[in-house]
Amino acid sequence: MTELDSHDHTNIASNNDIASDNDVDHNHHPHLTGAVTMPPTAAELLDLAIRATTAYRREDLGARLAVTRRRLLDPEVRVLVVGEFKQGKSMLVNSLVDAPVCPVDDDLATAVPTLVRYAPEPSVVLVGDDEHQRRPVPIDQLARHVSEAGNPGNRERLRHAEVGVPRTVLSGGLCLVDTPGVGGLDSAHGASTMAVLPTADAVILVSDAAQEYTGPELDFLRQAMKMCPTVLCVLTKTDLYPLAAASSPIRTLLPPWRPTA
Ligand SMILES: Nc1nc2c(ncn2[C@@H]2O[C@H](COP(=O)(O)OP(=O)(O)OP(=O)(O)O)[C@@H](O)[C@H]2O)c(=O)[nH]1
Ligand SMILES: [Mg+2]
Repeated sequence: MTELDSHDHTNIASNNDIASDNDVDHNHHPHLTGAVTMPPTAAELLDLAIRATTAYRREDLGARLAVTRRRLLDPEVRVLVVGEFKQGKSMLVNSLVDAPVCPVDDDLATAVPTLVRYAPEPSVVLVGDDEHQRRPVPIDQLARHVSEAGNPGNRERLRHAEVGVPRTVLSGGLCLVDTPGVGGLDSAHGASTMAVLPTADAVILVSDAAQEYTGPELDFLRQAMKMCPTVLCVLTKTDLYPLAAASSPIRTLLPPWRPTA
């Protein structure tokens, strides 16, 4: 996945390079003046790469490139909110949109991913195993379907819930995804969270200040940084543990920060 993402960025960078190369060509080869060749778009370069994966029998890479292509063309900015159990993921989403959308409670664990995006009126749609199974429900029934208490082990076999809220912060295409807590990378929820990482534009790892980052959290961060262009860490419950917020091992994962000129 590292390679995929770095290729993705390289493609965009090469796109710019190609654009400037064309300028250079025109300057150095006057006979080409007038034959304006548009540089390929990033999507066209991805199409070419996808065809190459078929030619070279690397369908596995083709599937990953197809996900990247979808992400590139989708105007929505999808931000996954992930973390271990009870770290405050749902509360963070609610705070960001300033609405009590996702169920928050010590006893109400999130069981189904919940996509929160803009809508002129509040709305909830439950999406089944098959993406075409879409069932609108009243917004006050959301908790019953997405929480462990109302839908234990996701026995309703929902793929996710889609919540629409009239909030300006979402109106530009931001989509926040509240996810079930992961009990380590190798748990069922951990595996499904890892599987959707390549579809995200950004990931927020939520961890409370009660303890230092755990081994699984650090493992997750390392993986996420390879698979997703933007990874953020949010420390919650600093009102309860203010001193813990001052020190964090996260900086050891990151390249040294340098001020820009
Ligand atoms: N004091 C304090 N409590 C918080 C904070 N964030 C979350 N909580 C509490 O922590 C508990 C769990 O919060 P949730 O938002 O449901 O946590 P979650 O990560 O979504 O939990 P799961 O979906 O079960 O994994 C709730 O009782 C919240 O009120 C915070 O910043 N400070
Ligand atoms: Mg939750």
